[in-house]
Formats: sequence, structure tokens, C-alpha cells
Amino acid sequence: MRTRAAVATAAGKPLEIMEVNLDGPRAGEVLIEVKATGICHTDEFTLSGADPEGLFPAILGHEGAGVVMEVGEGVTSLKPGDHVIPLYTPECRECEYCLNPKTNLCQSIRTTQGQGLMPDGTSRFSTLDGDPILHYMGCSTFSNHTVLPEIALAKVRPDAPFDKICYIGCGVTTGIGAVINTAKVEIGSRAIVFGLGGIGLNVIQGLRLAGADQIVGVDLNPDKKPMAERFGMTDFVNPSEVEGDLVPYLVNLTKGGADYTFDATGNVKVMRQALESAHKGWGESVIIGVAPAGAEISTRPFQLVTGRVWRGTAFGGARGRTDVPRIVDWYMDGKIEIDPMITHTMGLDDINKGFDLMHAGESIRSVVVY
Ligand code: NAD
Ligand code: AHE
Ligand code: ZN
Repeated sequence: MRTRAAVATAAGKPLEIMEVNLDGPRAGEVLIEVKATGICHTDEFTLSGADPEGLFPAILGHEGAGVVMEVGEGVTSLKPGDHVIPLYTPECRECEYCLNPKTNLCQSIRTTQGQGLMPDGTSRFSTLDGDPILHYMGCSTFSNHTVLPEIALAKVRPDAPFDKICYIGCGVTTGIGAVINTAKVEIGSRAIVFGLGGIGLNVIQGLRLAGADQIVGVDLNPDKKPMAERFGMTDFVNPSEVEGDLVPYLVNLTKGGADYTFDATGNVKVMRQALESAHKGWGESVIIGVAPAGAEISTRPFQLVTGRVWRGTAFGGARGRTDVPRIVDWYMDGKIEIDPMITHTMGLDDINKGFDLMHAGESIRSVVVY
């Protein structure tokens, strides 16, 4: 079939909207119509050329929601008409990783996914001239239609609005999951969140859900303050307004350091500040942000010797086929909020405006509605 997609032709160039060919689903695969997709900072990271795994030409996008159109041979858990959220972290429930309760990082298709290919080593997308176009994070939601493995789709309730629940495909689950699944934050904790964008705000929402007493938000952009307060931030710190070093300031503000800190900036200097503002003896710092090729974290080993813990999280530690339908229920039951964070919506033709808004710091989440 033919479909319309925003194609990343080369690093650093705007996406090009064009008709592309899409082959039907092979065994174990599913064709879906994407109804809506969020634009995550990770899409911009890969488009910028900073992603060591970035390949071009490719169809980016990994924060979608849509409807099953056709299933390939052997698919048993989905049928045409089902509402689904694509998963860049699949859940095969069979691999060594899925069988280990310590991780959500299903590895059954990770190698081909990183190469921009379906599990059989081929792409379903091509130009109208027949040249292959690569998949991205196993999702490619910047296309009106896409093909995914069955294990990379979460079936969700049909009454949930696509233009909101697409955000559960990455940002919402990553932020809330980092608090609940990865850090396992206890009631009464003090926490610091670095970066109050589409992920950081969901960390704040997760901290409120977990019953944290103090939620400090740190961002260079003061425009992020009102939304963060709305989601539960108790103190705002703009590093550019702090006299002297940021770390001692935050340690003092949290009465000795935070029980939990989270990096949602992708900046390795901020990651160090996050680790060092965690409480001596027990503070845990969770890296969510994705750093550019070649960037490395550092600290004095003494920071860890004296009890601080550094960890990281992908997709908030969530097992997608199991956890994502539950998070959709939380949204539909009013336990979590999504709508205010979706600050802009646009059609596919205007997708580059979504990237411009992100660069300008004017949006939290832009959502493309097909
Ligand atoms: P975003 O652009 O919406 O938000 C980033 C925020 O960080 C902005 O508000 C910006 O002002 C702030 N910021 C930038 N530099 C800062 C600094 N030095 N100090 C304080 N604040 C600073 O991005 P997002 O969509 O929220 O994504 C955040 C990060 O999380 C990105 O690196 C993204 O790639 C990553 N991410 C990781 C996962 C995962 O599974 N680990 C999932 C989604 C996104
Ligand atoms: N390809 C990059 C790393 C990108 C990365 O860390 N991706 C996160 C999800 S970000 C979603 O917005 C992730 O899930 N990582 C685990 C994985 O297996 O990719 C690089 O540095 O090579
Ligand atoms: Zn993302």
C-alpha cells in the first residue's frame, strides 16, 4: 500500500513529507493505522545526528496510538479493529530478559530494531522509486501506517482518545515508571527533578502519585515553572539564578540531599549534579536523559563509596504489553493527567513546527494527529 510519512532523509535536515510504499505484515507482524503521535526529545536527538544508532533515511517517531488493520500469519493476540500503542521496548514474555523480573529490556528483537529493520532483517518501507527506508525504534509512528511485530504492540481499551494516549507510548510511562518501577519512591520522600519537559513533568506527576513530601524542579527555562507546579512541584530552582554552586544549594534545600534525584535533560554535567545532590548514605539518582554520542558521565568514586546510588531507566522500567493498558486505565479513571501537557497539536504537514517549538522551549508535548 501507499501511505504518507515524514521521512528523515539526513541528519540535521527537516523531515520531508512524502508518499511512501509500505509492504503488508509478514508472519508475526501487524499493520496498524497510526491515529496520533507525540514528538519526543529522543526523535530530535536522532534527527540531529547525535544518536550513535541513528540511521538515514528513516521514518522516526515512537510515541503513537492507532488501530490494527491487518495481522500476519500466526498472530493470535490482536485482530483488525483493536486499539494499540506501539512499544519501542517490546515484551515477548519468553526471552532471558523477559523471564528475569529485574529488567524490562526484552532483547528478542533488539539487534534488528537498532538496525532499522524488522526481525527478519528487511524493511517494510520504501520510496516510490523502490529504495528502502528504515524503521526507527521498531515503531516509525511519523507514518500514517506502519508495521510492527505483534510483541511490540500493547492492546488498549477502545474508548481512550488517541491524541492523548499516544503520549503513554513514551513520555508518560517513562516519567511515572522511573518513579514507581525504577526508583520505587516511598511516601514522604524528598526528590529533585532536573529538566521539566515532557519527561520531567511526568516524573513530577509520578512523585505526587507516590506521596513524595518535597518535589524540587530544576530547569534553566523559567517558563516551565507554572506547569510543573500544577503537577506537584513544591520548589523551583533556576540554576542560572543560583549564586555559587548548584549542588550545595540543592543539598541545603533538601535538608542534606534528596532521597531520589532524576535527570531528564540528557546533559552529562546535569547527571553529575543530580548524583551529587542525592543524600549521603542512601540517595539514589536515576538517569533518564539520553546523551549524545561520545558523552560520558563522571564523578568522584567517593560519591558512591559514601552510599549514593547511580542507576538508569529505559521506558520507565515498564513491560509494555502488561503495564501500558493499565496506565491507559489510570488516565481514563482520572488518576493521572495528560491533557494539559499536550500544549500543541498539528497535522503531519506541520510536523517540523513541532520540532521548532521544542527547540524554542515553547512546547511540552506536540502531538501530530493524522
Ligand atoms: P524536553 O526537551 O521536553 O525537556 C528537556 C528539559 O530540560 C527542558 O525543559 C529544558 O529547558 C531542560 N534543560 C535542558 N538543559 C538543562 C540544564 N542544563 N539544566 C536544567 N534543565 C535543563 O525533552 P523530553 O522529551 O522531556 O526528554 C528529556 C530527556 O529524556 C531527553 O534526553 C530524551 O531523549 C530522554 N528520554 C529518555 C527516555 C528513556 O526511556 N530513558 C524516554 C524518553 C525520553
Ligand atoms: N540509541 C541511543 C540510545 C537511545 C536510548 O537510550 N533510548 C532509550 C529510549 S529513549 C525514548 O525516548 C531506550 O529505551 N534505551 C534502551 C535501548 O535498548 O535502546 C544510543 O546511545 O545508542
Ligand atoms: Zn521518547
